[in-house]
Amino acid sequence: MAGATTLAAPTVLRAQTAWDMPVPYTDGTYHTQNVRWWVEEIAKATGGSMKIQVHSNNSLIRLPEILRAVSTGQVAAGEILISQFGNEDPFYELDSIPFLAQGLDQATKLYEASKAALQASLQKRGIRMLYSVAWPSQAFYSKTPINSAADMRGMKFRTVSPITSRMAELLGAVPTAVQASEVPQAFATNIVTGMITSGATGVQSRAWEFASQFVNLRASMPKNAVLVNERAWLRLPEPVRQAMLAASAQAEPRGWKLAAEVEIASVEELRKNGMTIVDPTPQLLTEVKAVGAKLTEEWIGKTGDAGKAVIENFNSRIRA
Ligand code: PCA
Repeated sequence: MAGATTLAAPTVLRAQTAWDMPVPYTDGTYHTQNVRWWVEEIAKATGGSMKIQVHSNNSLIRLPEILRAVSTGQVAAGEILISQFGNEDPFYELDSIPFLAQGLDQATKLYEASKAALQASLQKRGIRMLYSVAWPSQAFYSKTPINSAADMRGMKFRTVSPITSRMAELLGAVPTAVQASEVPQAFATNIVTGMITSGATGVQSRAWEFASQFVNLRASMPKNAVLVNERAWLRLPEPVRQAMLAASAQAEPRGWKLAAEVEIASVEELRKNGMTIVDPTPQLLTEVKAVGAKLTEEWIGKTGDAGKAVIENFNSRIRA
């Protein structure tokens, strides 16, 4: 009968899913570009049935609220700077301890050593981590030369996470939390006169317009993570989940490769625009390393045996 053909029609329609995804950084940032690449791959692999709309530069939800938004399901996906949330769980701040892991190779090993603990902690909040990508090495920027911690005394210093705030404090500076999107404004109004961040974020914020000094400390490589709400994840058709896992397995190494490339290119860009690029003086290096060692000890104190196991795992990897 006539009704039978009508009933058959819906089976040829594809199920559509549309997600919103807040990400903290600008469209020019390779993290955001890599997320957009990932979204495209997923769209292609699912014949357009999985649509993720990226909202960049803190436009939909600001970074400090993104973890909770993904956890509660307010949004199904989001990207975070993991160490922003160090107060929620010390495992989130490990990658931002200065001089614990230096350079790409050690940062990769720290990630491998801490990944299971990170995933387990996020799982407890109903969150699945799909992939994680490092920032280029962290440097100090300032209006005036920083040859030692004495030059930072009382300096209003923009930091990115609780652990870098603690570092600034131990160096005698006055830590001030400022989102990357607001860095130029904070310098222009002298709310800060120094900061810690990578060459990547320095270029995105046109650091040469407000700071003259770039101290190439190579202190750490903090990571971003791409997260999904677990309940939203479980509602997806299995082929879509498979497509997302496959895209994530590519986006992660792709992002780390970009981090290495951007680390070199961004310092060149800062130099070209007139910034003074210097290596840290032996004195500054000694002082920041001492702070890093203290922060590592404090971190082990907070995390106990679980933290100690991660550090031992990391140490055995860098010795290998
Ligand atoms: N850029 C981000 C996090 C670390 C980095 O290099 C920022 O400064 O906010």
